[in-house]
Amino acid sequence: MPRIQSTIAREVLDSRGRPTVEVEIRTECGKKGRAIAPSGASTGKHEAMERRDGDRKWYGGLGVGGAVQAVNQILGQVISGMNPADQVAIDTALIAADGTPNKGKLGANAILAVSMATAVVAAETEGLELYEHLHQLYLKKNPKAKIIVPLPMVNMISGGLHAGGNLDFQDFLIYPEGCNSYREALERIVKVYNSLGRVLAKHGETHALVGDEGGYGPNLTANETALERIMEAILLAGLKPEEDVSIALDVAASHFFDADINAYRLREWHEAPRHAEEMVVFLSNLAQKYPIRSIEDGLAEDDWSGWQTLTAALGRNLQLVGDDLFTTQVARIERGIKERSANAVLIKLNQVGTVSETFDALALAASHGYRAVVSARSGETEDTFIADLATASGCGQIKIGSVARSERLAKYNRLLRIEDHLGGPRVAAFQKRVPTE
Ligand code: 2PG
Ligand code: MG
Repeated sequence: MPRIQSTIAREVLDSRGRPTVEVEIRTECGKKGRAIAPSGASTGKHEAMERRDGDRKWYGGLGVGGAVQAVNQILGQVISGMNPADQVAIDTALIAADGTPNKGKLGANAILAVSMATAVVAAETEGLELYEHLHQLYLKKNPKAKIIVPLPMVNMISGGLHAGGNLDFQDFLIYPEGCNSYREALERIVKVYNSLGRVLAKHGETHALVGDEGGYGPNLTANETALERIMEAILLAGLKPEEDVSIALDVAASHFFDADINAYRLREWHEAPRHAEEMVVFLSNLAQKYPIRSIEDGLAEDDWSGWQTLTAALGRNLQLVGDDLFTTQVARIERGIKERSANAVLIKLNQVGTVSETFDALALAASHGYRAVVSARSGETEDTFIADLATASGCGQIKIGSVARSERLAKYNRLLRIEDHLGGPRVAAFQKRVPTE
């Protein structure tokens, strides 16, 4: 395998117009691989650290010049001459060069972009599609993994930190259920998205504005109203709730948790905060009334005892996904498994900072029967790596955002190409329903 010859980084922009790190790696044989780090808004406290310059004269302090320099002056040299197919050796070297537990010295954004670009150039050099190369890498950690085009859970209505404070819950999403192919699933999603636009207009709720991930950002006074509107949209699209389309929530509860009083503050409760047990009842009532299959971050990132209560109460019938709770980190997922907190893990590359550690998180989840959902960030780019990652891991689910805004569509379209490459809808393995184990 030809060795890595050069690595360069540059500052580019993400979907919120904020700087992020792009890395290009070349091998001796002239092959090139490029990757761009994404960036979150509702970030978990335990995530690997994204490095920003803080110089207010450049992009209001959000510049990533330091991270770019870390690649150009340090990380590029560290991996020069290495075999790009040996992802674990590369990632181990990157982690050692930084030397801190949260990758804060050189920056997780710098490290991740190098790690991803390595996988891209290795695939190029081997003449493989990225998902094929990633699958080979992942088989070493999870020999039972299969290549599966994931079922998308798709944002319809945005709230929380993604949509100007209209609703407390962050994402109201749908799953297309029982489709025979990803292609068919995507068409169904667009149908519901378009009817939702009409439903919101009918109720006089501003629907033209979209949140960071392309979901509608209407001004509603209660979270449940968003669910009512989605139900109406499903019916208007001529589809059956539950059978054809089910619902998922990303509550992102860390962002309305008041640690001082150990309680949750939803605006619709009019200044009367509620404890974890009451939040569980609130969520359980919603799940009984609507065809909800999955709830992400139903409680806050460090409310471990609350998560145990939530999982005991709802874990048998619902997928309970830990995002801020786990931050894609093996140690936190291990704790969740031990304490029976959550039953699924959200997987975000930049929460942990390397491809290999992301695979560790996926493999750990799989070996304990925890489901996994590969996820984009609210700050994304044209980079489509996660579409390949989700397919390669066979985890069966992906969360990209809505079917508007090209940083989202780039990934949805990449999945269409992957399905074709796998032999088209008739032969490709597509996850038809929310996986149950
Ligand atoms: C989440 C993500 C994506 P962010 O909370 O799951 O929706 O948001 O990237 O802002 O953390
Ligand atoms: Mg989340």
